[in-house]
Amino acid sequence: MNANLKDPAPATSVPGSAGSALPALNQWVAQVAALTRPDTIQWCDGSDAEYQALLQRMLADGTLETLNQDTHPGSYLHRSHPEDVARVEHLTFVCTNEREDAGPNNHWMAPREGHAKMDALFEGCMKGRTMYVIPYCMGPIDSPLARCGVEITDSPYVVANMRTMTRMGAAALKRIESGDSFVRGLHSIGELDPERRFIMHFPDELAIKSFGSGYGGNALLGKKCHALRIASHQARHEGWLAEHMLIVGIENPQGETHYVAAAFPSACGKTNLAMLIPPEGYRRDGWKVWTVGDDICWMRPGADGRLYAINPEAGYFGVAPGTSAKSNPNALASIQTNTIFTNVGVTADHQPWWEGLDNGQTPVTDWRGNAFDAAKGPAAHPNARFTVSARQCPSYSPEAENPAGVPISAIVFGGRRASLVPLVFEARDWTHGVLIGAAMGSETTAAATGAVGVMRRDPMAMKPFCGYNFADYFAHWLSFDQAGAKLPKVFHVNWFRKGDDGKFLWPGFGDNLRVLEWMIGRVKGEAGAADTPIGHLPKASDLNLDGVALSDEAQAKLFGFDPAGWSAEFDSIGEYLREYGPRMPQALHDEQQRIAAALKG
Ligand code: GTP
Ligand code: SPV
Ligand code: MN
Repeated sequence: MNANLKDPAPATSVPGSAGSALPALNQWVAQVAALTRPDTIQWCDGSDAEYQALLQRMLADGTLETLNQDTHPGSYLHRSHPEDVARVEHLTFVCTNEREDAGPNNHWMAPREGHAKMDALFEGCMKGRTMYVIPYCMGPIDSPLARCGVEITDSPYVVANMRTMTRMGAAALKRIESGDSFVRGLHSIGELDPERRFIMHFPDELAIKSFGSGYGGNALLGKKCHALRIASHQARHEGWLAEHMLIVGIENPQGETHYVAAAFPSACGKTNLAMLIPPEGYRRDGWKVWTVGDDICWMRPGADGRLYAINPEAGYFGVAPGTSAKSNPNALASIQTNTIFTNVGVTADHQPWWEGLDNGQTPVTDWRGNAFDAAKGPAAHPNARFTVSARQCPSYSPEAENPAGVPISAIVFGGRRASLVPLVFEARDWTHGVLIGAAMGSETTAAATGAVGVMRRDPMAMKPFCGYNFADYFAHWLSFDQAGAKLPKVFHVNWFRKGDDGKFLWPGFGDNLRVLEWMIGRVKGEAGAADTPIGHLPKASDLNLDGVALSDEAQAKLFGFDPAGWSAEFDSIGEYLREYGPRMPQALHDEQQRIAAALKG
């Protein structure tokens, strides 16, 4: 028996911290306390007073630094450990009884071994620290699509971020106490030693154990660990989808709004598309864009057969570098107040700064806290982030709080592809759409540790996040094609096609609305396209390109189709599907072969 279990339970010395009315929750908290041995246990209620006290505590111990309160009221800087700056995919595991259930797309460990490994790390790790118990809800608190969790952590930075990113505190606890099942997430920053760092998931137990990192998706367990890895597993069994997708509403001059969900890999443009500002001509005509979510989408079929989506999050944990008044004015407006910045640079008067901010200021301190020296690298870490409440975004959609969710008209897949892949094309039907998602490729970014710019398959932008075997995941996607279903149309986009000079050929950002307008036109049966083996491909003249100057090379590459190049791509897609063995749905093999044959013919 573990000797620690004999230790007396630590004091719950914080007022209003008596625990929960739910014995199962209290029991788990007591078990964790016996293992980790914190000095104090604090049950978080999500109140403003609690948040202010956390801030004071972090300012006092150096976890946070004050930013200029005249220009950025209520905003603070956190510098993470310099070796703890991104998700760690090589240290992230899915623990299912059978290795095959986690699939070749995940690192696997047997649950017993996973628990033993993690519990050894957690033993006594909170001595001298406060253990925070965070009840949270992913999704509007009154939504049947929402799901609850409780994260236990020894990081006040995690508590502060979870308060912004989720519906955290008393209301969530009430929902759990009234009978909602909840995900149990245990987290400790440990010693922030990369050699003692693991992010472990136990989908069958609705449990997460994360040790040794304080960063983003590794530590804010409501986000990728719960809302994608565990939720995707739940969704499969309950008939819904948990996806790495933004949700955006496009309102046309007639006042009709169509909602689009788009899956792009990490740091490939979700936040930007979700907060898009229409080009001048569109604004004049009355087009509006509404942000529902920028990273995660949960959707399920409604009574009318359409897919309805909620954003399970309540805030944005967005990439700072590249965010400017030009590229993403809504994000920039959102982060003027009450924002936690992580790993950005700082100006002489303590304003946050990053590469691409382009506001005429210069940094004096880099993300490590050293004097800025351009020769030694960027001022902001490439994966520097801001954490801010969704409600601060000027384009925040009131529908984001709708417990029923929003109906989805189009699903968009996309990645960073310097060559081959045109600006946009449309799937012929649902099965073809699922293949397009399954075949997605993208160049890697700084959102995860490892090499940047390497092309890899990242199906549906879920390679790091699918909590089970991709073959079963694709089968689950295919299963939505049922009698009575009114499924969205499926598209593929590529904002990142480059010309011979290595520069992007498409202006991107606000101009991406031109592509969204074409998609909505397709949904309504109004916009044109040519049929090709890879799908319905628009001509340049099928889009509104008023005011966009495209070179002949750009026109050819953005709207063209290279049969030989695509034929090689489809051979590689075929190989990829075969890596999953007999579990891969035959329908996807058939679709791949049909298109490969058409390309060769
Ligand atoms: P995660 O939060 O990591 O899941 O990422 P995200 O998909 O929300 O990424 P984000 O929108 O923050 O985009 C990150 C990078 O993509 C930044 O460097 C942007 O400048 C760049 N980007 C976004 N949209 C476009 C675009 O339309 N064209 C080009 N060229 N770059 C873009
Ligand atoms: C991503 O990497 O896709 C993110 C950031 O959105 S993190 O929360 O760290 O996963
Ligand atoms: Mn993401």
